[in-house]
Amino acid sequence: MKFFSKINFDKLKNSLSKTKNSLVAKIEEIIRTSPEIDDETYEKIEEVLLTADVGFAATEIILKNAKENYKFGNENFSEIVKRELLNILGSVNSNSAHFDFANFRLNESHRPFVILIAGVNGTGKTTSVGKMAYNFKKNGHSVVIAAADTFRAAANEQLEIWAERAGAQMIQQQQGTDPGAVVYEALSHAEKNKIDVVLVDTAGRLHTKTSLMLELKKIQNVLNKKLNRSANETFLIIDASTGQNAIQQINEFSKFVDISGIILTKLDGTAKGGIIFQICYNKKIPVRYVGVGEGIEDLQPFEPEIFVDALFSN
Ligand SMILES: Nc1nc2c(ncn2[C@@H]2O[C@H](COP(=O)(O)OP(=O)(O)OP(=O)(O)O)[C@@H](O)[C@H]2O)c(=O)[nH]1
Ligand SMILES: [Mg+2]
Repeated sequence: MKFFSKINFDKLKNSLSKTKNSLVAKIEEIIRTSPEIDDETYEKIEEVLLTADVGFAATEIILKNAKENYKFGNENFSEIVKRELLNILGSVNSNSAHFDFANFRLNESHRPFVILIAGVNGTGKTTSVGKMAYNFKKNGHSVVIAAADTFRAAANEQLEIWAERAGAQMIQQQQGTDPGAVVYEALSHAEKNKIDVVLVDTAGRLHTKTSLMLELKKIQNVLNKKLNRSANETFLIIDASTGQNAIQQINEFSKFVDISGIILTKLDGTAKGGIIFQICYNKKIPVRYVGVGEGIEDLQPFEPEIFVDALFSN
């Protein structure tokens, strides 16, 4: 089940064009110009994978399996690499509960369905909240957005614009208020008015700043206490152009909140999308959505097979 099922393949493909150039196109070029697939070919491919932030562990396993498989068949080597890349993404993402906005049915015992959003500064949290609100609304669900970024000046105004675009309600308090109080008010409002979905936007915070991370944990505690259960989802928003630092962000945020999935934003415009392989292979946290642009329609559910097809498609 996905929150929304429609993937705009062309949009995805276009947004991945730089990553394709830095990763798949280079591998294909190496294969095309190698008289035979030998150690030199593997070394060149290894270099491309490492440079594209696929990470050591995933690179090793991709090459090991590709070598094994190549021995047995006369399959096109590029197809073998493609399949190994897909295996890396599929291994962690196959079992994860996806959500289809279109087919999303609220379990009454889980009303409201709550999604907590976290991440470092500027990764695309507010934008992703706006995009999700839009998708839920479009499919007939009532949505309340909790403006729990009470830290940044103009955070409320920015979120208000998104709420209006999406046609969602928003609960806000003054700048400087305890973000937990906003979450509490939003959940009370949602319970009283039988709202389907609550999206909690939080302030950007540096993963290395313990005081800010403890504040996030506190938000989660307030939420858990009020709901008498945990949020249905806690999404960490990672900017794809971050590269290697994404792994540190995941490590640190995981110490303070229960991350259920990742939204990888800004895939458009970066050549560093290869980080998705390292995230999936090393962290075993499913990528749930990808951001492919700044517009309200530019959040897509992440489907490993479609993603890899888009990377390899001409
Ligand atoms: N190209 C592109 N830009 C994006 C995407 N998602 C977000 N952005 C842009 O990234 C910038 C920051 O987005 P915000 O949503 O404000 O990020 P934030 O995480 O809420 O930021 P803070 O609250 O300040 O931590 C904005 O200019 C967005 O338009 C995406 O998928 N693609
Ligand atoms: Mg924000």
